[in-house]
Amino acid sequence: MWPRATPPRAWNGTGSTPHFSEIVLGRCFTYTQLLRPELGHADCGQIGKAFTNAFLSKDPCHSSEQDYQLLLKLTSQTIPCHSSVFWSKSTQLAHLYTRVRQDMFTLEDTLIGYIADGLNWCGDAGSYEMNYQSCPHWRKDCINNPVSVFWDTVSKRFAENACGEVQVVLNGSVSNTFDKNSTFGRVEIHNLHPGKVSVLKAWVMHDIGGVYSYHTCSSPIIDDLKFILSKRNISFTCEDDYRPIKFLQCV
Ligand code: 2NF
Repeated sequence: MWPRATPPRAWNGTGSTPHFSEIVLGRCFTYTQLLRPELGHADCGQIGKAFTNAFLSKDPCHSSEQDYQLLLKLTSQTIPCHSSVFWSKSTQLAHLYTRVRQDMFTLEDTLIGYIADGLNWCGDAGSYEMNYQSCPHWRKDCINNPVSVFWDTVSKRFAENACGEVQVVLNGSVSNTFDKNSTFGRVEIHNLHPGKVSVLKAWVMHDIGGVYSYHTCSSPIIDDLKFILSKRNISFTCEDDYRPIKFLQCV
């Protein structure tokens, strides 16, 4: 191996996850062979290559949606109507819900989301290798980093493909229950197709035993969400502490 000309730049974010490629490959096989064998035809070797090719040897502050197009194509998946579940500030609870309701899907219950969840990755324009030392932090370095662009791109596709009645699990125990700058508020709601999605059902969940809830369905912050959807001709309903999810907080 030739010595590299310049060391990779030091960024403020965590470096790539050790054994990134092996984890991607392993998760792809786990998903397609064990969890959802109906997707057994997916080519995990190609998916792994398309994933790393999306960001290797590239400036990690100039990642683009285009970089991920082949990966998106290789991981296309049909989610049945009425089964998409979005979430914001409620990752654990939303995933507990879809673990119990196997017919419902968060993005992380789809192949691409399952493969990438919790991982970190970036490369460097001057190298063929991943940068395991550091990666751009989305707030401190640059927003167009490989991880942020990836989640925006796959979240957009997930929303575009949603149909029928869709759900969102929101956290009523934080100040930004609905956050216009979150992926849900910035990307997903704007990419739901009116006509394809009939209604968005929001479940505003509150911590058990919490003495103070920041927001409920009657809060003005929820009206912001309702207003955006009404402008887009998508119906909206909201329920506080939806029981099928509420009871999961006790387990
Ligand atoms: O890591 C994921 N699995 C992930 C990341 C971003 C977006 C999943 N998503 C999709 C899911 F499908 C949900 O429907 O978007 C929805 C959730 O994203 P959100 O931004 O509305 O929810 P938060 O709880 O605010 O954030 C989720 C995670 O993403 C990080 C944030 O720190 C948290 O760990 N995050 C949010 N925006 C960015 C960004 N621009 C970000 N990380 C990097 N760059």
